[in-house]
Amino acid sequence: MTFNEFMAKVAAKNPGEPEFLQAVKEVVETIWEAYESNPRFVKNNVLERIVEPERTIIFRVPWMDDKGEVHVNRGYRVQFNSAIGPYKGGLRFHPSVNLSILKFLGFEQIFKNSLTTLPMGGGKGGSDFDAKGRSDAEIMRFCQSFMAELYRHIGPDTDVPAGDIGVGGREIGYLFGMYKKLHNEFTGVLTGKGRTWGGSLVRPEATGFGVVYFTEEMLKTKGQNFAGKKVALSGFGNVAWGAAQKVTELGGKVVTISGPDGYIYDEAGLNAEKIEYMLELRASNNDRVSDYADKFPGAKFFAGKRPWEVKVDVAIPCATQNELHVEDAKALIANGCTCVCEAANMPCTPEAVEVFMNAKILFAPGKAANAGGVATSGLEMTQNSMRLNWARDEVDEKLHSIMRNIHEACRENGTQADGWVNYVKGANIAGFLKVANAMCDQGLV
Ligand code: NDP
Ligand code: 2IT
Repeated sequence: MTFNEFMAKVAAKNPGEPEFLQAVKEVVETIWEAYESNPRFVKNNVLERIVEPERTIIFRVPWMDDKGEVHVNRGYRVQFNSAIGPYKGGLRFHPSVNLSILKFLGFEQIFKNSLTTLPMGGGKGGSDFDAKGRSDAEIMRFCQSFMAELYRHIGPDTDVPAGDIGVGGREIGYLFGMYKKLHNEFTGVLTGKGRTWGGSLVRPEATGFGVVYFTEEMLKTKGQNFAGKKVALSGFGNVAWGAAQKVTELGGKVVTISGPDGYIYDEAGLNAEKIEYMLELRASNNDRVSDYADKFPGAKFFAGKRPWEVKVDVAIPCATQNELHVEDAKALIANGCTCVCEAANMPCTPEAVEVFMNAKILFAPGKAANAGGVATSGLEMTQNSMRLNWARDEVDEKLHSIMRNIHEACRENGTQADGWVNYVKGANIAGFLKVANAMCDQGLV
């Protein structure tokens, strides 16, 4: 079979799933050669098996609002691959959620989790629930109803969900409480838990910190570091918050954040007070990053625009998939940006990625760069199994070393003849080989 024939087959089997097909294509085109040249993989038809989730659960989530009205959302859990460990991956609550998006995220998660070197398979779930304008009690009732079905499909050795867009510490708390009540068991079934009830230190910051550790490694290959660098972030959620902290700590200047309504340009750069305010903004559930400009008058709000038009050295998209388009990529390059590191999952469109690749700048895919979040989830699982808690420095040091190792794996598998590192190819090959071999070892299951 040729690559095009393979993709046509996957497309025919998964109609109406553009994000999933986008993610599959990006992985398969970079591993095709490594796959085809391995008779064991071909004999076991690993590729066709790996693009099919082991199990997909879709369920009704009924809940009552504060006025007594009944609403129905759709819940999902895609248990994609358990070759190297229990299914592991976040839950996303956002009105845009559908099967295509969760399958793309679950597919990416397989390779990302493999890159962390920890024993975690790939999965993802969520719901099309819109938290905007909802009270705390409504969010609790929704989470409880969601878990009233999900609890029978997950467990600390089966499937361990965590947060993603729209699911943070508060939601994990309500989900955990309901799981515990239904199972009558206090176990590490979710990660991102509160500090006093099984959570790991550094998990809230881990994705953003990990992204910045990874970017630092990339900059080092050019003899550079963050000191004095201007950095554009998008989003204003959990990942953007963690990244803003670490960039600032390392001497870089974060000059943008964004929301669906537009972006903020803050020439003076974010500082501790402004980064703290991001938490307030996120918790307000009102979707208006423009509030930042009212609070900090030096900052400007650009309605309906994306931050990639600003002249920066480093760009770190932290919001959502396909948020950085081809014209944004061209603008970044024209403005002298030499490093783009994906913190969100698949934030750059394939056409934007092509622009970065052709320009041979430093470009890292999300599955490598944002793996620090799930890696620290893995460290939370280890601590739960051992029934003890590591100190902050211990977790942070382990996270840092995992990110350095992922960077090294990308270089090993992605360095081209002219010395330029294709991090996309490197990450995909390194992540794929381990899972593919494990699938062959375990027979046809
Ligand atoms: P949050 O819900 O905390 O934040 C997401 C942010 O992006 C929100 O501020 C959201 O605003 C904003 N946003 C959504 N759509 C757009 C848009 N079109 N333009 C600009 N901003 C937008 O989620 P996280 O920070 O946890 O997740 C962000 C990304 O990082 C996602 O791609 C996620 O999959 C990925 N990720 C998360 C990890 C984690 O540990 N949390 C780990 C690895 C990756 P609003 O909600 O108002 O739409
Ligand atoms: O995309 C991701 O890696 C996450 N949302 C984190 C998943 C996890 O299990 O911590």
